[in-house]
Amino acid sequence: MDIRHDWTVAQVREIYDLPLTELVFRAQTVHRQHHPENAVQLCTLLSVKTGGCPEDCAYCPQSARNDADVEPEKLLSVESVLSSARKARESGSTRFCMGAAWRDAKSGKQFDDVLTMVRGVRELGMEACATLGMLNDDQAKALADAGLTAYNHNIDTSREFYGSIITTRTFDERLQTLERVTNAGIGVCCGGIIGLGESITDRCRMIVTLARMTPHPSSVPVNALVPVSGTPLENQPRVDPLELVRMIAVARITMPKAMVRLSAGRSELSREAQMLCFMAGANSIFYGDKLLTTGNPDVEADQKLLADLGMKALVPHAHPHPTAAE
Ligand code: SAM
Ligand code: DTB
Ligand code: SF4
Repeated sequence: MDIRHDWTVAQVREIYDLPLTELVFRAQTVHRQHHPENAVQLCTLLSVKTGGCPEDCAYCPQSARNDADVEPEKLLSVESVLSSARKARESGSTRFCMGAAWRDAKSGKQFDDVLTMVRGVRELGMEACATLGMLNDDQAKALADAGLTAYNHNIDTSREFYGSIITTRTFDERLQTLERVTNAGIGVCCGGIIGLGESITDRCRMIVTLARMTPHPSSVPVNALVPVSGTPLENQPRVDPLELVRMIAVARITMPKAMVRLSAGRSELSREAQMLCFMAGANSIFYGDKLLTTGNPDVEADQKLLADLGMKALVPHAHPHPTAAE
């Protein structure tokens, strides 16, 4: 099937609602046309600047407006970040993602440090991804010059539901940063969260926004809400894993070349549910005991899972270059 950028909500909904075996079969068929089978990229996440964020994202333990048990910290030193990156590489990770709880990327010393971190990660032979909040054009350009592989900036949900989750920034501001990232020649890593209380239509609308981007994002993280005590969404019920499978399948079918990342919420999934996610086209996971502030499966458990499934870790550059995702 050709790569399309004209998806409608009705078309995506029709796919989302297919009988699950049919949906997963179609997704796996698309997957095999565009990706090596049985391979998964291992990405390590590190919170380089934790907590105290001025934004009010209802799901997020790092928002200063929420009451989660997260101690705000300063930006980590370049040395400690690169030492974590080295350990991640030794354990088999090929991508290192650095997250900062900022509304927008800072100028001056802190931003220069982040650029040094990006260069250092690239020198280790790993892909480098960062998520630092909103960027201006100069910052996007500087990150591109430092060799950043991709910038993570999620749209999280539909435009219509966005205001129920975040009030301190708009959906359009999100899109604007993504455009700056694309213009700077950096890969776009953009996805969202399910389980926020959104409807299925909201999920389909989110997919349509992503699948209408030109080019499609080079990677699409699909997060299941991790309800954290002290956040407004602490009592949200956990997502049914089968809904995560549907979401991954729809992302795979609509964005055939993207790396679809099974992201937050994996600790709560059985090995069988994770297997279904891989069948549905997920080909990337966060690897390492921690996401930003919440838990992730142990490295040993993941190594055993991949071995038992007969899956191999994707080696760097064995998949399409992020800027050549079309
Ligand atoms: N501050 C930056 C930003 O918002 O773009 C970067 C860090 S932010 C923590 C990155 C993403 O993590 C969010 O866009 C959201 O999709 C995801 N996230 C945060 N808290 C989560 C939670 N409790 N459960 C699932 N995903 C979460
Ligand atoms: C993404 O979509 N998920 C990651 C990454 N991008 C930065 C973050 C998940 C965070 C889960 C909550 C936490 O650990 O704080
Ligand atoms: Fe801040 Fe990002 Fe958390 Fe929102 S998701 S509160 S912007 S760290």
